[in-house]
Amino acid sequence: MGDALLDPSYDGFQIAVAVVFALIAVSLALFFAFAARQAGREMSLEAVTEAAYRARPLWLAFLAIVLGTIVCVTLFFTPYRPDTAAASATVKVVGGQFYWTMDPKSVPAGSDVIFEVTAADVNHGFGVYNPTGQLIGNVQAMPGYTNDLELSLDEPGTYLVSCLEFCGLKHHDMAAEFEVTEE
Ligand SMILES: [Cu+2]
Repeated sequence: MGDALLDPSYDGFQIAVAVVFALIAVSLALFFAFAARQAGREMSLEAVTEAAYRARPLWLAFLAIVLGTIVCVTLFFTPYRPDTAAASATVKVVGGQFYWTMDPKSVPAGSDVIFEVTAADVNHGFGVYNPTGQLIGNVQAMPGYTNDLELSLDEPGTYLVSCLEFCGLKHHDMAAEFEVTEE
């Protein structure tokens, strides 16, 4: 459930975003309504200062609770820690000036793929586009380090891999194809 909630393609994610947006919008509207009412009131500087100092620890406590809760809830679903045990295929990817090597170069449709991405020379950006041209995944390719990118590839076809970090004069040429075959 937690994982699904953080998946942007899941309806619940869109609903969660809408609810958070609505809460923030209503809070802002109430704040401005309150401020507009206060604007007409005469108040001494001392009274304003005193009120502000009284509100400050409450505001701190409010922020600590809200932000602390958000951190506690989301920390365990960090997207760049894919579940490698659940993957049905692993593809080793190396980016270099100016090429991609991928092994294997194709997987059957319906695969849960872990791309193990590294670089041979400088930093590159491993970007994957589905057959309709939408960017579906992107991770840094770094020398001496392997980043795991998890993608569920359900749609058969030719996927485009393109470098998304400027890496030299022929960066624009740094593209390759990856096949997802019919099940
Ligand atoms: Cu590159």
